[in-house]
Amino acid sequence: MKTIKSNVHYHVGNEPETDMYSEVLNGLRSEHKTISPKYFYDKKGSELFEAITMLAEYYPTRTELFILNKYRDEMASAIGTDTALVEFGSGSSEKVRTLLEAMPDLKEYVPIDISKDFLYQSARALSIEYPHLHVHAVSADYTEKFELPKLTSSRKAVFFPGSTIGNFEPHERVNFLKMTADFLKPNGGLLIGVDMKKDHAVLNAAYNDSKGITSQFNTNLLNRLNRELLADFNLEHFHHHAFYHAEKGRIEMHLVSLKNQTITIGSEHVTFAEGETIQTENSYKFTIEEFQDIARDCGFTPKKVWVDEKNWFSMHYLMV
Ligand code: AVJ
Repeated sequence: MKTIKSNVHYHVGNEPETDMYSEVLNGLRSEHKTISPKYFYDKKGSELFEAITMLAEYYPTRTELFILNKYRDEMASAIGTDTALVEFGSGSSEKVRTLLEAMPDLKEYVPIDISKDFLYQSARALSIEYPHLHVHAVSADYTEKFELPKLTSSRKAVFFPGSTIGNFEPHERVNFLKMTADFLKPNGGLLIGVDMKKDHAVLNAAYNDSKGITSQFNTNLLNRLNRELLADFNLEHFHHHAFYHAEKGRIEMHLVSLKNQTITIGSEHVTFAEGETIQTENSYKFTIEEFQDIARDCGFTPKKVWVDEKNWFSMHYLMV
């Protein structure tokens, strides 16, 4: 009986440094109340985000997949051979399968995600589907320094889809891209999804869908705080508010307090004035040139860019 040799390996790249309770309280205690968008993704939040990706108004996911499918051969040849493909925030590893179909000679895929159980489950499934691929699942927060397992490929390419780069604040974005450029030296590449500036009505509709799923996604954050931080938010007293801030070039998502109220969180209290908001997410949008200039300033050389026919979304390939 042939023994099956495992082609999936599991590693811990780093341990999340911050604690949710102190991070959330500090954010709610700042002059302009904020909560990090990473806390959207509890089980319900992840399910709601999956539903968002299928909404008619929410164009980014389907547009990025269209571009990936249409240009995957060009992307694969740009990435090249003898390269380990590293994915930041790999999740279900659904999107990367489009690329893998165009990269039959790829030897190593390194999915990195902070949700260890889901990462390991997705990595195992992919390793069964692609028995000739070495899958190194790395549980880590990729925005912090992390350890990689020993790889045999001579270079690395990072796959960073979804326009998650748009969630970073400008200084965070620069730090992240500079860290990624160092990570990719020498001679590595970055294939990154970037949502583009466009008609404000299209942007506003994508974050204020007619079914109210994005509103549920935003307010679900308060459910998570109630459950995990022993808070007593009443969701009836907070309202989803999302709008495109043209001057800053970003969609802002807020939860607006509909009255003067005091919330208990664990052993602490936070007061809200009527109309005061918690800023829960920024999604920055870029022109091709804006993003290429940012990338150059962080040590990258733009090589290729692929867009859809409406110029709504872009995939950039950059090298160090
Ligand atoms: C997954 C962060 C790219 O910013 O468009 C979707 C999250 N927020 N609808 C985005 C999101 C509201 C999405 N990212």
